[in-house]
Amino acid sequence: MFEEGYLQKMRDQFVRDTILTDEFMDFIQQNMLPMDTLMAYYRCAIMEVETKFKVLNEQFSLRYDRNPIESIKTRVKSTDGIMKKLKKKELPLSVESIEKNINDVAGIRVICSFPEDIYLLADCLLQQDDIRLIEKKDYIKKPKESGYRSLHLIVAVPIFLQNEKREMKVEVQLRTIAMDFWASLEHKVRYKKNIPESETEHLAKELQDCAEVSASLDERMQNIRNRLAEVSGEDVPKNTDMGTPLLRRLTRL
Ligand code: 0O2
Repeated sequence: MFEEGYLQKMRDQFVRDTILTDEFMDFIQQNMLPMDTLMAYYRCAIMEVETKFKVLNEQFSLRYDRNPIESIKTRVKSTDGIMKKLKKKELPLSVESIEKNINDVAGIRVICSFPEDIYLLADCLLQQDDIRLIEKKDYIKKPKESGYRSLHLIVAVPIFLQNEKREMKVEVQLRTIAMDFWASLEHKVRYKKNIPESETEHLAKELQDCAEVSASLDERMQNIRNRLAEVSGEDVPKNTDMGTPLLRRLTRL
């Protein structure tokens, strides 16, 4: 039998050797307070953007008697995830570097029922005068090779602190329920260990195929919804097509 103290020492040694590199430990020790502060700012920025979407959902519910948003998920990237990204991009490990170079520390995912609602919500968010668009990636119009579809926006939003106003970056991912379902399955497959190579290839092909089927289902459901609105004379929100001046401007980014 080992003594508890010995076991604890072994556990600590294992964690140090395999999980926490010296570089990582140094970073944590030197930057603990600034890092905690920065993460708190990102949490505030998430609250600001999440509230904006909740307000829009509420307004659409009152005005058009429907909710464009099915659900909202938020997360602050883990310190480990941030470190891995900095290392991968060969960027300095510092709090300043995180704020300058990592755009997705604060993440918000907005899940909609229909594809047109994605553009409608993006349009409404970007029209707000305290939101600044930094980058837009439209993986719906141009899906990734994997089949991944979503609209990504990197926006800067102000947060108001005791004596200062700070602009923080937030990554907004907008997608349909079907796109979200696909992405979570693909994520599971991607991070599953011990899958033989032949199987990986087969699964990747299957997933690409599912992405196509799922996109076509999204389109058909959108058409049904539009037809329903048309025949019932429903009041529908404008600016949902890509022909509006604002969205035309966005597509050029
Ligand atoms: P997590 O855990 O979701 O945060 P960049 O941020 O621009 O430097 P990149 O990779 O060019 O890096 O950004 P991209 O591709 O615009 O978006 C990255 C995020 O989109 C990912 O976050 C995923 O959330 C999602 N994503 C992008 N491609 C795929 C894909 O093929 N499958 C799935 N399931 N999700 C995808 P992270 O950083 O991977 O992690």
